[in-house]
Amino acid sequence: MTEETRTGLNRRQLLGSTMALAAGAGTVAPRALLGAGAGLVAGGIATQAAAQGEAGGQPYHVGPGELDEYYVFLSGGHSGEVRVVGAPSMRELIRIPVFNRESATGWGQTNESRKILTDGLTPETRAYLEDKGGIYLNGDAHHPHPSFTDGTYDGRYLFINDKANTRVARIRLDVMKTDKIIQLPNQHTVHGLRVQKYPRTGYVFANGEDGVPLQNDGSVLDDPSQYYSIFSAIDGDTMEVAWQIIVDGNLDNVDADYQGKYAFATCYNSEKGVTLPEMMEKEQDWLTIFNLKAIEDAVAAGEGQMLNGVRVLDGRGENNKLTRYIPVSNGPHGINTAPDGIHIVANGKLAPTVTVFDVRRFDDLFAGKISGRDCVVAEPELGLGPLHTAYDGRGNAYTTLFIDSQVCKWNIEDAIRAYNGEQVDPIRQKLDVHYQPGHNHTSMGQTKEADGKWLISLNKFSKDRFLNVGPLKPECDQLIDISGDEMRIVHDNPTFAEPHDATIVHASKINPVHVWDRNDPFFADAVKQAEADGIDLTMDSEVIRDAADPSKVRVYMTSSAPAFGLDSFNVRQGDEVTVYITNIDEIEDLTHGFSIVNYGINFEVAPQATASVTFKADRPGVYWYYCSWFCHAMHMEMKGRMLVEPASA
Ligand code: K7E
Ligand code: CUA
Repeated sequence: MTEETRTGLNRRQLLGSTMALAAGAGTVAPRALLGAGAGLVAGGIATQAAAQGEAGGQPYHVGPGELDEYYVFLSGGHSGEVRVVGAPSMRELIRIPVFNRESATGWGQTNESRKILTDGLTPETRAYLEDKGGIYLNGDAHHPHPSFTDGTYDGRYLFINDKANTRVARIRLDVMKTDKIIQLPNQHTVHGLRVQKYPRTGYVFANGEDGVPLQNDGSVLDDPSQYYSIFSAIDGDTMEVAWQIIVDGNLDNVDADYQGKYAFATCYNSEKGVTLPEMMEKEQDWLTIFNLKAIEDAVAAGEGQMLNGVRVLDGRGENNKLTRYIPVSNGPHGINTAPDGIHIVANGKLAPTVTVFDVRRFDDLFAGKISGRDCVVAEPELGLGPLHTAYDGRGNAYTTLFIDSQVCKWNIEDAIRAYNGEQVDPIRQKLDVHYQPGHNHTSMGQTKEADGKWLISLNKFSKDRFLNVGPLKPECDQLIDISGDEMRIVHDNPTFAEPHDATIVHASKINPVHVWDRNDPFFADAVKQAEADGIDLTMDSEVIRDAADPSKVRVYMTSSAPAFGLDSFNVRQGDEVTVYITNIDEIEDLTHGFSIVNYGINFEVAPQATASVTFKADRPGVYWYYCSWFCHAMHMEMKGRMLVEPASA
C-alpha cells in the first residue's frame, strides 16, 4: 500500500493543498506536511511533530543550518565517483573522485592523484595506457563499504570497486580523499565487494565476475572450458592482494559473517556459458562459501600457485577444503548478512524467493556432517525480482523487488516458522517504489548496530517522477521511514548515472578533519622534493631549474587570499614544468584553485594542502594563471602570468 492509496490523494494534489494550508499556518514547511499526509487529512492543519507522531513516523525535515544525523555514501556508478549525502535530508554534501577524471579538484591531473591512479595498475595495463594518457578515464563503481572494527563502522576507510577496469579503491574518511587504488591481476571485472566485519577490516572481498584464461595473453581464446572466475581477498591495511581463489561459475555479490570465519558469494552461470541461453540452461546456481581459516592455512602451506605476484588457490569442485557450493535457484543476486549475526539472505533475482541460511551450520557443512541445503532455514516467496535485502535490527528484512517495483518487508522468524510448516505469512508490507529498485540500504543496517530508522531504495528508473530532461532520465533515490510498523516514503530525489549501492553511517562514526595537516602523506612527495630544492613550501615562492636536467623547471608558489606567491614566472618553450601550490591559509573552507588558461590545467588546493601538476610548456606566449575557487572579495584579482619564451629557432 502506498502513501497515495492510504490518503486517497496523489502527491501533487497534496502538495497543492498543503501549500495553501502552510501559508495560513505561517511556520509549517510544505515538505513536512507532504510526508505526513495521513495526519494532515485526518486532523487538518497540523504541526510536523504532531502529524508525524499520529502517522507513527519520525521527524525527517532538516531545516536550514541544521545538520543531518547520517552520512550516506553512494556509489556514483559509471560516473566512477563516490557521493556523500546527508540523511534524512538527502542533501548532497560532496563528491569524492575515485576512478574518474574530475575537473574541479584536478583528480587525474595533479601529480598527487595520478600517483594514486597509476601506482596500483598491473604492468600490462601500464603498457596499454602508455599512449593513452597513462590513466583510465572511466570506472564503474558499485559497492561502497566502510571499514569495520568488531562488527561496526570504525570511520577509517571506505572501499569501493570498479567493475569496468577490475580495480578496488580505498578512501580515507578523515579527509574524504581516495588514497589507494589497486588493479587485481588474474581477475576480470570486480563486481561484488564487501569487507570483513569481525574482528576488523581486515579483508576486503572482491568478486571476479567474468571468466577468462588464467594467462590472458591470447594463447587461449574461444575455449570457455579454460575460463576461470576468481575471488580475491585484499588486505585493507596494505591494499595488497592477500590471496585469490579459482571458483566455479560467475561470482555476483559477496558478504561476510560477524564471526570472522566465512565470506560468501552468490554465483550465477554455473553452466560456464558464454551466451545468454547457455547461462540460463540450469534451474539452479549456488551460494559459494569461503572458509577463511582453511584458505589462510593453505596459503601459509604454500599450496596452489603464484600467478602475477599473487598466491592463487583452486577452490573448484565438490569437497575441496576451501569452499562449498550450496544450490539455490537460478541466478541469485544480492547476499546480505542480518545484524543478528546468524542469518544470511541470498536474493533470488530470477526466482521469486529469497533463501535464508543459518551461518552457524557452516562449520558442520565444511566438516562433512551436513549437506549444503541443510544450512537453509527459510525460503519465503516475496514477489518478482528480489535483488537486495536490508535489515532493521528488529527481526525484519526489506527486500527490493525489481520487477514488481516494490520493497517487501518480511519477518525472518516467521519465514523460518513457515519453512517448518507452520501457517504463518512472513510478509508484513509491500510498498510501491518508483521504479525498479536495485539495492536498498537501512541506517547502520549492515552492522550489529542496525537502528531501524531509515531505508533508502535506489531505483533504477524514474520515468514520470521528475521534470522531463530528455531521453536520458535520472535514477530515483527514495527515503523511507521504517521506524514504525508501516514503511512510509518521505522523500525522493533524482541521481545521476548511477548509484548501485549505498551505505548509511551514523554521523558519530565519521570524524573528518577541518583543514589538512601539513604532515599528511597525501602531499609527502611534494614536501620531499621541496626539501631537496631547499624550499620551505609554506614560506617560499621561487622558480628552480633542475641542475642535472635543465629542461625541468619547478615552480613553487604559496597561495594566500587574495594573492599567489608569484605575480609571474618565466619558462622556456619545451620545458617540463611542475607547479607546486601550497595554500597557507589556515581558515576552514578557504580553498584556492590553480588554473592556467588554455593549458587545460585546474585543481583545488584546500587550506594547508600542497598540490602539484606537471606539464610541458610547449605553447609560447603569455598565459594567465588564476585562482579558480571564489576565495576572497579580491578573488578575481588573484592571478598571475606564465611567460613562455619561444624556443630559439
Ligand atoms: Cu545489484 Cu552491482 Cu550491487 Cu547494481 S549490483 S543493483
Ligand atoms: Cu584564491 Cu580565489
